[in-house]
Amino acid sequence: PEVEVSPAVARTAEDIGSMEIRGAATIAAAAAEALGEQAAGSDADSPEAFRAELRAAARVLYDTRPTAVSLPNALRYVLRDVEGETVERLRASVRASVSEFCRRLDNAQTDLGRVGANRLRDGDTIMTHCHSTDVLACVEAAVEQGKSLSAFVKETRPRNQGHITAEALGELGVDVTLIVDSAARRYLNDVDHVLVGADSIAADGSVINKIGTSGLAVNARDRGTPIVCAAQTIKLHPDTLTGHTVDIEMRDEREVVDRETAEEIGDPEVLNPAFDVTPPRYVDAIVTERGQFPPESIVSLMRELFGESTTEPWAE
Ligand code: RUB
Repeated sequence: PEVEVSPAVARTAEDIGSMEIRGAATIAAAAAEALGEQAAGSDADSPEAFRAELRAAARVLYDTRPTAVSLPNALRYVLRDVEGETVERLRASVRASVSEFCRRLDNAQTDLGRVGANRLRDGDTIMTHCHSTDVLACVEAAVEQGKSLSAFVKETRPRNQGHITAEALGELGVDVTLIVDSAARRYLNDVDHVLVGADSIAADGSVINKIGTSGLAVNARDRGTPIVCAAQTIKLHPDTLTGHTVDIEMRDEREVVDRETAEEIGDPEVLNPAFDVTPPRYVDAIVTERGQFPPESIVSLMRELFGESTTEPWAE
């Protein structure tokens, strides 16, 4: 029989699917917390039933969006060490695991920010794409070091996550200029660093991030502007160690064009990929909480952290 998941899990899954909750790190934290709520609210009458509920909850959360590996990595982390002979012990174990996960996630972002900030000098101008809390951590640390920064913020069609970035950078005291995505190349001459986040990093050092990142990186390389990816190690995709590729999410065409406009223009086919892959040769550095890596060497960190294989916590 189907195992019911708690309303809290269903709500979180819906919010991730609709992008009410979005961005790889935020999704990971929300998924971990949802597992905690599943455990807290469970009235399972046996440890087996409790574990089955957790697996079902993990599955529902996993199925929301395919590209950010921080989501399965979070589920894996929380469920890996859950132990106990009774439901009460299991519940406490999940609670401890969730808070440890969230604590590590916060610390990783702070540590990463300090590493990324070392690259930025007083008076520098950055260019951003989408909205990445890992990128913002670098900027925040630089500002705390007393550096004054300016930013060209790409609006990031179709969802305009650049607006979130513009607001956040403004609050940090950064001098913000918002541009349309296609104006990026024009302003790259005035930029010292392109700073982007990641939804996943593959074993070959490819960066999977918001659609448009790869074009920005190619343009930045052409202009000689360094491109830096800020990504906690939770963004490292373990399956890519064994040759798997990262699934690129395709989203609703209505994010690109509303029905009425589509009809006015002859109802063309619309494609709306949410992410793209930037090959390692266009990336100067990947900044993590474990230090800065050339993309080609990220595989050794992945082996250290994950070993060669992993098992999925939601498998029966
Ligand atoms: C968000 C996006 C962000 C990464 C990193 O895409 O591409 O750059 O998720 O974010 P979406 P963070 O808006 O489709 O979720 O550094 O906060 O993890």
